[in-house]
Amino acid sequence: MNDTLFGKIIRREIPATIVYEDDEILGFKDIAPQAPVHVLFVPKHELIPTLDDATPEQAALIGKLALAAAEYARREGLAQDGYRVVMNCREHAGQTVFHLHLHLLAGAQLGRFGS
Ligand code: IU
Repeated sequence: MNDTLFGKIIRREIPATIVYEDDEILGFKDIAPQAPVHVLFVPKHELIPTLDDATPEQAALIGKLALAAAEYARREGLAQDGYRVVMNCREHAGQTVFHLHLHLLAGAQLGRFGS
C-alpha cells in the first residue's frame, strides 16, 4: 500500500514540507511549484493511481481532498483572492505520479489553461 513516491512522503521516508494533515489526507508543498503556492493533497491510506481508477465507495475521500485544499486555503488567507484545484489524469494531462493527488495553486493571477 502507498508504494509510490508519495507513499514514501506519507511514511516520512523521504522529506517533504508538510503543511496539512488529518486522519485521511496529507498536504505537502510541490517540489517544482507552478505558482507562488503549490500544495499537493493525497490520500494517506488508499493508493488510487488515477481519478479514473476511483470507485463510488471512494467518493467521500475524493470530496475530502477538495475540502482539505479549501480548508488550507482559508487558513492561509488565500480564499478571498481565490485559487485553483487540479487533478491530472494520465498522459494527456501530464500525470507523472500515479498516486491520486489534488493540486492547489494560488498566490497570483493564474493563466488560462487547456493548451
Ligand atoms: P502530476 O499531477 O502527476 O503531474 O503531479 C505530480 C507533481 O508531483 C508534480 O507537480 C511534481 O512537481 C510533484 N512532485 C513532488 O512534489 N515531489 C516529488 O518528489 C516528485 C514530484 I518525483
